Amino acid sequence: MIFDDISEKLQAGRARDVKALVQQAIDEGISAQDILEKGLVPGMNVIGEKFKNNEVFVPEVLVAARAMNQGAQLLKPLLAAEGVKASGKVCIGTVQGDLHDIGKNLVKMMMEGKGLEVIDLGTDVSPETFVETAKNEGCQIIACSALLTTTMGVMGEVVKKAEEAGIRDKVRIMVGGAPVTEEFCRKIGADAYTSDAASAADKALEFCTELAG
Ligand code: B1M
Repeated sequence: MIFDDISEKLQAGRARDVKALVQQAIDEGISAQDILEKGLVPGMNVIGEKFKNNEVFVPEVLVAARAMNQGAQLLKPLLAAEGVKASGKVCIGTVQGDLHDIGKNLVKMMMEGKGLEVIDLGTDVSPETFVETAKNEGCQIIACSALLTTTMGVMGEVVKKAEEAGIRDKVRIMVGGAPVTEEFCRKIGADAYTSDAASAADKALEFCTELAG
């Protein structure tokens, strides 16, 4: 099964093989979303479990992450083409102190696939940068990703800074990433938690439509 092959090559960090298999799957007419959700993401999840159990270490994780990103790059134009034109601007980033960007990049890709304009602030993004960008660029959405329990608290700071800057009623603040929960989202006063990239994109589109109406 091609999804298992993609997952295995990703785990082995074989970027070139992952790219070739992803291209093969595209040529076979498999949807970009299926390739992502049934091949690439499960492969990265296996690496995550092994990393947790000390069965693999940072170098292996990095080569797997590179393979993941290269495979995902091939899907980007397809995800975008599947989307409809929508009006809405999002600024997205991984919060301050946090360098994990694979999930954030997927969320970005899915949002672009919905026709939203996405400003990618990268990783290690301060609350001030999120808020200033949203204010200066007129973003309807601030999307924050965090993968560490030690950095997710920064999302609460983003909410506070948005209030201080007087833009809280104009933006919707979305949060996500492995340690983030619905309860945490409510606690910090953010507007939406979604558990995966596709739901994040759906929610962002919903917010933009609501704010435009
Ligand atoms: Co890091 N790391 N890491 N790491 N790493 C985790 C997160 C960890 C859970 C591993 C573990 O111990 N089990 C652990 C965190 C523990 C914790 O805080 N509870 C951890 C740690 C400890 C660390 C370091 C501290 C390790 C060290 O140096 N000792 C260090 C921190 C560096 C830093 O950030 N300051 C570190 C470093 C790294 C690498 C650089 C080696 C690499 C990152 C490479 C990169 O991103 N370019 C890395 C990786 C790859 C991982 C794991 C293995 C995989 C993360 C990943 O990309 N998953 C991870 C273990 C795991 O998650 N199981 C781990 C795949 C990705 C698709 O999933 O990002 O969750 P994810 O995104 C999902 C959803 O969460 C959601 O959508 C995506 C799927 O559709 N989502 C959103 C994400 N953002 C969203 C935003 C939204 C909505 C949904 O709305 C805005």
